[in-house]
Amino acid sequence: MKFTRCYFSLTRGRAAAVDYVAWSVKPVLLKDASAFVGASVICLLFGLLINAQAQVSLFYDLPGNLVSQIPESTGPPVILRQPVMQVVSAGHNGSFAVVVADTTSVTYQWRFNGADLLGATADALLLTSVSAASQGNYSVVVANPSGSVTSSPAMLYWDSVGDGLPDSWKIKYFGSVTNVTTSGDATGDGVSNLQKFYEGTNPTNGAGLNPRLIVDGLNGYVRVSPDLDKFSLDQTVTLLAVPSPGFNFVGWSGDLEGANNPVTVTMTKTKRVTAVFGLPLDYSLNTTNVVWRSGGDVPWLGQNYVTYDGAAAAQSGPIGTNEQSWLEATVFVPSVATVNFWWKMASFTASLTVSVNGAPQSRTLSRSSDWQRAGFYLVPGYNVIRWTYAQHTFYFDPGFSAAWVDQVSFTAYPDEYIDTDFDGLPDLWELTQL
Ligand SMILES: [Ca+2]
Ligand SMILES: [Ca+2]
Repeated sequence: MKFTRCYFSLTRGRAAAVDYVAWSVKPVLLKDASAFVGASVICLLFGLLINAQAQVSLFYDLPGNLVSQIPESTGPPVILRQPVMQVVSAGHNGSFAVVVADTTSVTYQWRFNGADLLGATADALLLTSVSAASQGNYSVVVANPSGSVTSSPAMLYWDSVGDGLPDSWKIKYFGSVTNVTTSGDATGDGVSNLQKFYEGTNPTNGAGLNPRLIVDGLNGYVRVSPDLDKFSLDQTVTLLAVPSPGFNFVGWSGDLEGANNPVTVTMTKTKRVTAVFGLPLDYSLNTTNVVWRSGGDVPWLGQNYVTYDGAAAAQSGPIGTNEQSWLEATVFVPSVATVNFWWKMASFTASLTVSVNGAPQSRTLSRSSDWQRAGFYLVPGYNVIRWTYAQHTFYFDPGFSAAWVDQVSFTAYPDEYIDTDFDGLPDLWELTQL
C-alpha cells in the first residue's frame, strides 16, 4: 500500500470577528499507482482552492518531501486588522499595530499625518514620550513584491488630564480642558461624555445620540426587541412585560407610563423603565364581590413583602415626585354601612387620602406610620371608595416610599343605631371613628 499527502497551511490571523485556522488535509490512502494520479489532481485542486484564500501552498511528494511552493504573493498584502484609535495621557506610550494575512516578504512603513516615520518599519509602532505634538493620524503602508496597501488611518489623541477624554475633544465642544468630566452629560440624555466621544456624537446638542434603555421588573421580567446595548436616536423598541407565575402585569413605571403590553417606545433619550407586576388585588385585599380598579401615574399592586395579615396587601405604585397612584373599589351595600381596612405608610414626602363617592375624607395618613385600622361611612347603594397616594415636591431625594392597604371589609347595618357593646354609642358611629 502507498499513500501520499497533501498539506496546506494558512497563516493564522484574526479578522474583526473571524479566526482563521490552519487548514490540513488527512493523508489520502492509495491502493495503486493509478490512484496516485487521481490523488495528485485532488491535491492540486485543493491547493488551488485554498491558495485563492491563503496565498500559501506547500506540495509534497510520496515520501513527504517538499517539492514545490507556490509563490505566496499572488496579490498585494491583505490587512486583517487595522490600527485602532487611542487616547494617550502623559507618561504613557502609544502603540499601533497591523495584522496582515500573509507576512512573507512583507515590509512596513508607518506614517504620521501622511509622512513616513523614520525607522518605523515593523508591524507594530511604539510611541514613547507622547506629547500634545503626537496627536494625529497614524497609518502604515504594507508592501510585498506584488504591490502595496495603506491601512486606514488611526487617531492618537492627547489627553493631558489622563481621564480618557482627549483635550482636543473637550476644547472643541466645551472650550475647556478642565471643566469637562467623563461622566458629564450636558444634554441630560443619559449618555456620558466618554460614551459620546467614542460614539462620535455631539455632547452639546445630542446630534447622533445613541440612547440606552435600562429595564427592570419586580416579580417578572421585560423582553426587549431589538435587545441592543445602545440605540440610534428615535429608534423604536418593543417591550413585553412577562409576569412570574401567580402575578399580573400592573403597569409601567419610570420613563414609560400606562399599562399597554406589549408597548412600543421611541428612544428619544436614554430611558429607565420598570415593569410592575402584582398579585391580584381582591386576593391581596381579602375581598369578594368588589370591583377593584387602579391607576394614576403607576397603579397599585398586590404584593407579599409588607402585609398586615401575613399573606398579601396592596401597595401604592412606585411613582416619582408630583405623581400619584390611586386604588378604587366599587361596592354595593343594601343599607348604611362602613368600610374598614388597615393602612400603613413609609414616607416623608407623600400622603394617603381617601374619598368616598368623590368626597374627600378628613382622616388621612401622612409620613411614616405603622399599621392602623380605619373606617369610613357608606350610604345605601353603590359606593366608590378611592385611596390616593401622592408624592409631593421636596428638596431632597425621598428614597423609597410607599403606602399599603390590607384587609378591606364592608359591614352593612340594617339598624343603624345597633349598639352591640351597650356603651350608648352605635356600632356604625364607632367603626367610622377608627
Ligand atoms: Ca391581605
Ligand atoms: Ca357601642
